[in-house]
Amino acid sequence: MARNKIALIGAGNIGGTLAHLALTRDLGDVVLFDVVEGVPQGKALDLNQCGPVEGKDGNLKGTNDYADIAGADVCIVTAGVARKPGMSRDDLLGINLKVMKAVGEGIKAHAPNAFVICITNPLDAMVWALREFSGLPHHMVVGMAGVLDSARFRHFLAEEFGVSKQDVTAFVLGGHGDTMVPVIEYSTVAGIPIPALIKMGWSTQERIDAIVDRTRKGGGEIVALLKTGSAYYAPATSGIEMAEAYLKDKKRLLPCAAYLDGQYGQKGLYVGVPVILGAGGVEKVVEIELNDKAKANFQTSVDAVKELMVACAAIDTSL
Ligand code: TXD
Repeated sequence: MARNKIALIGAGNIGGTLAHLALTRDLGDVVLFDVVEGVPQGKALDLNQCGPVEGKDGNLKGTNDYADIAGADVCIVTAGVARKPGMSRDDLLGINLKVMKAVGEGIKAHAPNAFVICITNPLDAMVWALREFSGLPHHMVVGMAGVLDSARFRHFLAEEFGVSKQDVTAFVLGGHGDTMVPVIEYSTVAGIPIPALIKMGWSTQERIDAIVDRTRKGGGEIVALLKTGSAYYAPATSGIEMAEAYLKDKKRLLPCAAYLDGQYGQKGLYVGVPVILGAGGVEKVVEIELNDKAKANFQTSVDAVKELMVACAAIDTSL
């Protein structure tokens, strides 16, 4: 059986980490694409030299030519500019929208059958734009944010409760920004929902509220510490989790930025919701019941995403 082919568009911090994870998890051969000459080639050569030590046979190729992504099974897009301190995700809009145009056209021409995972910020608007420019079916284009946001939430909750991170599940809905909606009723330790844990005296509502707030601002906290870029280890791990769900037809139920066509009362936009990811791409959008507070917060988040889409429409990408 031929190996899977994974195209990584953008060979920066997340792109390089994705390539390393794809190699060590035996996901297939990797093509690292970037507009900067030398960087994807250098990272690919460096990573190829991990193979003998790790016992991994996946081949990596660095390139500046879209023709090399031909026939990719999965494309993971991180191309663009990352946030700097003091820069909001929305400041990135103008620059990264034009990048999505170039990337979307490259995928359309060379890998139209791929499952595409967008990571570039501002996420919910960029995944929508990438889908528009690539023309791929909506169920084959998703955005990565919810897996990362819920991983951050799970990490903070595990610390708070003093339990294994493995036993904490968490649900985060909505756009990838400060309006994201961590849902505590659907977040558990081994099946015990957080409100029950509060009643058991494991934490207090105030402490959980502070964790929810820290999760919402989780990206900014790391940007402020790094000073020269944004988080990349956990974002790459989260992106690879989604790629693996597709390649291995795992039917994972993961929060992803997915296209809504009436689900959750929303139409014509991408936003974070639980979906089933398998060989068919987004096989199902899972509609969970939300209480009034979560519903209102979700709507606020959707409105923020719509604002970004309006801002996108006002940008002339032909320039
Ligand atoms: O949860 C999430 N979705 C995110 C998103 C979590 C963390 C970071 N997130 C966003 O991912 C971040 O705001 C950025 O928009 C992307 C990529 O982050 P990364 O840390 O990898 O940024 P780098 O290191 O700057 O890498 C970006 C690369 C860099 O090598 C550029 O030369 C390249 O993108 N680039 C391009 N590649 C291909 N084609 C074009 N046009 C292009 N323009 C720049």
